[in-house]
Order: sequence, then structure tokens, then C-alpha cells
Amino acid sequence: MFTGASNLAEGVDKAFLFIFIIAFIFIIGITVFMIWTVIHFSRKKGKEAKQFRGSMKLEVLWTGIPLILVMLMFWIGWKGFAPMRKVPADAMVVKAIGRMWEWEFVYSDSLRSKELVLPINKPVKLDLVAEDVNHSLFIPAFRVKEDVVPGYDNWLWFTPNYIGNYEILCTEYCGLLHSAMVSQTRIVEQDEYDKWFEELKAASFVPEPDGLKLLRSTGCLACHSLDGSKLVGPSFAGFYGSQRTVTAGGAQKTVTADDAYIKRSIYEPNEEVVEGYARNLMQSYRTLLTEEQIGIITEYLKTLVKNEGTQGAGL
Ligand code: HEC
Ligand SMILES: [Cu+2]
Repeated sequence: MFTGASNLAEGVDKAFLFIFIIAFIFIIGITVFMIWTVIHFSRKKGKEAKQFRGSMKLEVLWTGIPLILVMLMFWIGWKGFAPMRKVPADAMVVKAIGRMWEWEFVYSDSLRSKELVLPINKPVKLDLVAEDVNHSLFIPAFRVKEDVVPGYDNWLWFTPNYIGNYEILCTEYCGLLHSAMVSQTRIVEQDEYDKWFEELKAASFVPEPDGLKLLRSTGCLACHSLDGSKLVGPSFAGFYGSQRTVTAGGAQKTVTADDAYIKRSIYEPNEEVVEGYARNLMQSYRTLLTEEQIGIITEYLKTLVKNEGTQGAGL
């Protein structure tokens, strides 16, 4: 009756069902009693309501019964919760990164995937890392949910029981595209997992400019396109060397998108806000990107200039 998609589902479902049944019995019982008193003491029948106090029997009953019920809820809930904080020693470890607005999963330190692929029946521990604001990783089918908080080492674990695809959500409101911060976990047989892992390894070594890799791995491409289309932020196509209209300290001015401007835009994105875009959407990357890495990104952005004629004309 209780087999869920992960080993932890049973404990959660039992606690839920127990509390639900108690609540159900009470709402029916109280409603029936209420209707009965309304009819029984109706004015037409002329029964007089009597005041009374100091009934030991009643006091014991309505303190004792709820106490027992609440302790039972606690006990059943605890039995479901305790295993969630005990990771088996042989669990495989995957880093789960939450950032505005995507999930990314890092296998063996450097292999990155947007999808969480896992072998069936093997315990897995997810190390939860937030790169910007608070997020919360939720896999409803597995009954696991933990906050992903910047600067705080949080984790969760589970063992998937069935082959299949299950959705992963963010359940901590994290800004504009929070509702689009979805991914999926794909549970597969061990050999299929091994095959997928080999492919991931191979794909991670296709030559790609370092700057592009950095943009991808830091999550810039969630908000900035490379092809001229407008996302949450301006596109990087034809961006380098162009004239930008920005608001700084309440006044508008025009600046050239050169190396220094790019560095300022990444370290202090809310100092100069590009016309037509909202402030406070982009967070500072001061702790995430070194000046050297920004240099690499800048070199890559230089290669994204539009045709000769339009260069410098702005977007
Ligand atoms: C959450 C969305 C978001 C992410 C992620 C993001 N940015 Fe931005 N970025 C914006 C927005 C919005 C603007 C325009 C408003 C402003 O200037 O702050 C902007 C502006 C910029 C600008 C100035 C662009 C121009 O047209 O003048 C640069 C350069 C930039 N971002 C680089 C980056 C880099 C590099 C990363 C990754 C390390 C990044 N951004 C990540 C939203 C984002
Ligand atoms: Cu989120």
C-alpha cells in the first residue's frame, strides 16, 4: 500500500495518512455533534441549556485524548523523518546547484548535467549548493524537499525504487522565472546509467571556447542570449564595443562596452543599469568569478560582434 518512488516515501505517506484520518474523524465528529445540538436544543423544544463547571471527567478526556493523538503524530512523523538524516555510507554523491533559474547536477566534481540521471536502487546523496538566492529542491514523487541556501551546506538523500522520470521543482520563491525552475530526474538501469555517464564524459570534452564554458557553467546564459534575442537581460550578440545607455545614480549616460564596463557589470550589476531592464535581477558575481575569468569571458564576448557595419551601433 505504501510503496512509493523512493525509500523515504513510505514514512512520509504514513504520517500524512495518519494525520489526515485523525483530522477527518474530528471534522466529521464535531460537525455531527454541532448539528445534533442545534436540533436537540432548538428553541421550539423548549429545553433549557445549563451552565456547569469543574467536571474532572471532561477535563481529563479533552486534555488526555488530544495529548495522546499529538504524541502519536509526533512518533509516526519522527519515524519517517529520522532516516532522512542518516545517509548510507555507500551513497553516491552528486552536487545539485540551484541558481536563478535552473538546476544543474555535477557528477564526479566537474561533469555537468541539467538532468539528474540516477541508477535504480542505489542510494544517492545530493549536496545542495545555492549560487545566488534561496532555492528549495523538491522531488514530489520521492517525498524529499530541502532548502538550498547560499553559504549553508545542506543535503538530502534517497534511494529510487522505480524506473521512470520524475519532476524536480524549486519550492522557494526565487524571483521572476521561479516557476520555470524545473528539471527532471531520470531513473534508469545500471547499464543505461553507465552508458549515459560515458556520454556525459565525452560531451564534456568537446572543444568549446573557455569563455563560453564559463558563461554556461556560471549560469549567465539563463538571462543573456548569444543570438540577439532579449531574455531577462540584454543579449551578448554585438555587445562588445557597442554604446550602452545606462542609468547610474539616477542619471542617464552613455558608455562604451569595453573591458572595464564588463567587469563593472559583473561585479556591480546594479550600479549601471541598462536602459529597458530592471535593476536587482542580476546579482554580483564578485565571489564567484575572478578577474582572470572575467578576462576570459570578455575575450569570448569580443568574438560575438555583429557584421562589420553594425558594430558599435548598439542593439
Ligand atoms: C538572473 C538573470 C541574470 C544572470 C544570471 C546574469 N545576468 Fe547579466 N544582466 C542581467 C540583467 C537584467 C541586466 C541588465 C540590467 C543591469 O545592467 O543590471 C544584465 C546586464 C549585464 C551586462 C551589461 C549588459 C549590457 O547590455 O550593457 C553584462 C556584461 C552582464 N550582465 C554579464 C553577465 C555575466 C557575465 C553573467 C554570468 C556570470 C550574467 N550577466 C548573469 C541579468 C542577468
Ligand atoms: Cu529557485
